[in-house]
Amino acid sequence: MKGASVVHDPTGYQIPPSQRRVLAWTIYVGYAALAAGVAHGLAQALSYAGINILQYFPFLKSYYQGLTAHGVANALIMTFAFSNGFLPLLTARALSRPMKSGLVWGSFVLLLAGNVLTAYAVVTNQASVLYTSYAPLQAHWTYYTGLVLVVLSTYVAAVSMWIALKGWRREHPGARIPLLAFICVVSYTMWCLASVGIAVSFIGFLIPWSVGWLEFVDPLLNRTLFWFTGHAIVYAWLLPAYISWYALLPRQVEGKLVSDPLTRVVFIMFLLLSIPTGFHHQYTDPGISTGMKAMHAVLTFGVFYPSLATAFTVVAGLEIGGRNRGGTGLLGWIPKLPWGDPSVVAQVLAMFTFVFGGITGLINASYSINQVIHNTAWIPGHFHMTVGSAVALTFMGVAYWLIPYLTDRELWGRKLAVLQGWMYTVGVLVMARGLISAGLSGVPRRTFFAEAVYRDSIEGARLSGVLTGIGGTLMTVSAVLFFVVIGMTVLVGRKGGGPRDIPAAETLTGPATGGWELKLDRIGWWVVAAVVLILIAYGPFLLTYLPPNLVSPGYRFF
Ligand code: HAS
Ligand code: CU
Repeated sequence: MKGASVVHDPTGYQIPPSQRRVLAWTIYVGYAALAAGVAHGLAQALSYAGINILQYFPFLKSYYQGLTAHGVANALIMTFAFSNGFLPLLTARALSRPMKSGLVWGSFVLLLAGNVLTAYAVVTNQASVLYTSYAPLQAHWTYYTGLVLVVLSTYVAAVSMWIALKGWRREHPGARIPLLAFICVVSYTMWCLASVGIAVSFIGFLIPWSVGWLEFVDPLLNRTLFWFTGHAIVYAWLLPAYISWYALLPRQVEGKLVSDPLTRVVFIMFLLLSIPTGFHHQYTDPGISTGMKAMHAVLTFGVFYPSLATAFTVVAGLEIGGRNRGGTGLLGWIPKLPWGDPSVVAQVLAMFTFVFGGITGLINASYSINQVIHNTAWIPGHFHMTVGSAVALTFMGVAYWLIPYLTDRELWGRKLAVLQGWMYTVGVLVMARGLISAGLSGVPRRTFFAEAVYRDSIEGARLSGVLTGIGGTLMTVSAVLFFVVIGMTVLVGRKGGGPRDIPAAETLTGPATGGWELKLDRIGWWVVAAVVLILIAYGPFLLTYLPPNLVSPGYRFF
């Protein structure tokens, strides 16, 4: 039986004010990281243009220290801080029940403590290992331990959601899990499974090695463990943005989420396929068989599919909105979208940018073409159109209703916020154009290009560098606008002017109450299936490779 249904409980449950405050502060921690991260981002972009501003950064000893700060703050801290605040809030709203306060606090305290430890190591130049933390580059133990605490904070957030779901299921035996809660829980469950690789690497090897209990380490094994987590982590960043595109944004544009079952299938596919694909980051690594790499290449094309399905579905949600607002004809619904709403503008532009992020991802994943672009400036071109916009710009767009909602203050500077979304998009597209063409002409990534003696001998590097610098500057100015808007909202936004409720969308095709679809809600069984796939994808490598080849001492070059 199918019928129109709401994604959320229509009573409009409100999370207790004390928990709201903690969730808001969890997100502010992410903003603090974002502010530090974008400052270093400007230095990176200008470096490609031949401009060196590194000397103006206090505490900065080397290019690699700045690049580590940029990646760790933006990719690792900002993303999880936002999700730790966002997902439990949505789950509570969808299930109409509070989270356990101890867990909300626990997650916040772990995140903060982790941040302080990691920031200490990076700021004091004891952890210039870049966010991939590749051994044998060695960091101070506080760096690894801080990141372990950040991961623990995500586990606590996940546990709070699982407990809420369990309680809800006890009270609603046989009922379908509300979609919004389902996609939040599945997203963080996927992440918990994915993080096993980095947990084993950091706790089992890198921390003991950094404090001297272990003299040597195995670089290949630690890279492999990193990428076990490291590919899936990109979907852990992305899925909270997808949750907004699927379940919230349609409401903001007066549209509807198209299909409840399709949405569940998409998130389950991410649970199944996000992890057994990590070798696509290691196509050029020795010591892993070609057959295993080929298997991960095929599975990567598999995990491309749910994003493709998402593209059609979320655009259909927008189209319904545009038509409800009077749009007609093939594309006439697009101008009818609420382009004056900064939250919508940022998110729709983030989607648009992600089309190019997706296309470049496919090129990366192609085993042979990867040889052309691996370790070149192309890669940051790709990931600024994914994590740097699909995720970061969506999180900014969400902030334009979320921060007013959490603080009950009216958004300050709406027009400025609309401008911010556009400026960021133009900036990221120009910068990515620069980085991508630079990569194709052979400009390496992770290199202080401003000081590279061969800079002028690479054809086209000058123009692509200028584009990268201009785009990066626009992104930075736009990020400053974002902080001004959010800061002013929190400080002087009109009290009592925040939205009353989160914008949860209705679905066109609701959940079935019988038949095969019920099996979608058996999350535990999907986890088992995901583990089986992981064993198939990583088992043969581990069986033939182990025990660890502990050969390398630690190095600190910068
Ligand atoms: Fe990636 C490297 C392959 C997605 C992030 N990726 C990276 C790195 C990062 C990253 C950070 O196979 C660098 C790691 C490092 O430091 O070394 N990536 C893929 C593939 C996808 C993909 C196949 N990546 C992401 C996402 C990321 C991310 C998402 C962050 C959030 N990536 C790779 C590979 C490498 C790699 C290799 C290694 C390269 C190397 O050699 O080092 C796919 O999941 C992409 C699927 C996406 C789509 C797009 C769907 C579009 C949608 C929007 C619809 C909206 C519309 C607009 C149409 C299929 C959903 C409507 C607009 C209106 C106006 C109406
Ligand atoms: Cu990947």
